[in-house]
Amino acid sequence: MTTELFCRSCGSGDLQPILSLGMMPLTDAYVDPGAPGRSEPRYPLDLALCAECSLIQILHTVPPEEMFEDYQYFSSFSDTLLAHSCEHARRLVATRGLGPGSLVLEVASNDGYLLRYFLEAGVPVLGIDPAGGPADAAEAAGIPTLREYFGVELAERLIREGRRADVLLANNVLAHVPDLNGFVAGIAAVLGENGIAQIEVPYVKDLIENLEFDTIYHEHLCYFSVTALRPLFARHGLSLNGVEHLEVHGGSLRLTVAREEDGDGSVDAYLEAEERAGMGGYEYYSLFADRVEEVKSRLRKLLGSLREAGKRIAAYGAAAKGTILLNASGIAAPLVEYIVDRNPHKQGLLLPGVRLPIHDPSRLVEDRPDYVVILAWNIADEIMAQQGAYRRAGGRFIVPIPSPTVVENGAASSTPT
Ligand code: DWN
Repeated sequence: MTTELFCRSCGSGDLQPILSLGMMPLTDAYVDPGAPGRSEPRYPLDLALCAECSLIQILHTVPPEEMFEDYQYFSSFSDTLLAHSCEHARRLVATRGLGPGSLVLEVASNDGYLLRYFLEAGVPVLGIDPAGGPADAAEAAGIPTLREYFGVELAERLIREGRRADVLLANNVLAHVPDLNGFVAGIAAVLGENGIAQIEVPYVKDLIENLEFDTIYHEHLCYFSVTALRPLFARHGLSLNGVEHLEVHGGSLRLTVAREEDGDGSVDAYLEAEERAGMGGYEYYSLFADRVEEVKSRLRKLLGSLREAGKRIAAYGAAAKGTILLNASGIAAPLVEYIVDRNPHKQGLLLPGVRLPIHDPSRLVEDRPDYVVILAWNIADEIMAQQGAYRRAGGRFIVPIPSPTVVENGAASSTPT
């Protein structure tokens, strides 16, 4: 692990601490109960603001190979995300006139959740993802995948091979790369003559205003605002031409960048809104830590009061955010007994840190705990729709973020204080 003394984007030394979540485990370090003695390491998880370029970032870097070699996140488990991806692909094929002579390149292509839709439209694709499990799944779906980390070197090799992108996609990866400038320089290099890149990143304004502190983890090195993104792209000859807000992953931005400036006015609108909110200054973030403590305390009190009333509590979604929420809030067994998750690669393992067992979701109907905390709150609707049998059997859900809320009959009820 390395401690960052300088901004990951602009290199300034003026990093102002915003929040410390303490020593947290890596969110993908699921524990095999059959491998005794293997403890999951913990690292400091501290968030800071660069006073120079406004980039929000964590101050410690864990080597990517420690996090992504045995990576168990498969994007295709979410129907919501698949629908979002299908619409995105169709829109690009139409608006960019993609066809058999085009090339769509995706960095962090995971299990082919997005490239599959270009392939179906007859557009040649190439995935790039170092995570073996998801890459295996992508190749099985007919998506050629380079199992490498993207950067300037790989970009230059692709150019030598005559492979420039008409569209480059990079969803939920920009925040993950230690060499942020090298990554963006690689995008600038590999784009074709009239190529564009569309990049999705979680939006730091949603994180702060909706108290999504559990989306802060060691995989996510940076937390982006448009104010911080524009100079990052400009530094490498790219123009931020468009910004679109998306609901996925608790609130994200879809960025459109290209070598040529071709703004649609959305960037200026975001810059003005962020200026009005004061997102370039420390004041905007100064109360975040206190508000996070309040959410953690309210969740502990809610679960504690239910437990004292003799209720049993489980959780849904062995998500990265779930590891942070439970470990940072000091919530473990017996307050919460176990977690269920649809991903078979996670079943039978233990969630890092709190070491709660992960079972198949069918356990909820078999075991019928009184309450289920939805750790993957970003897809709470999808999960609750699926778990109708559990709800009809009297089970109730708790959505923890932005404020711990008991959901009854599909509508959130006030939570006991
Ligand atoms: O940046 C990242 C974000 C975008 O996704 C990755 N580094 C890690 C990941 O974060 P996460 O693990 O918090 O993502 P999710 O999508 O909130 O995790 C959902 C979990 O829930 C997965 O383990 C799959 C599972 N799931 C389920 O059990 N039943 C998902 C669905 C849709 C379901 O129906």
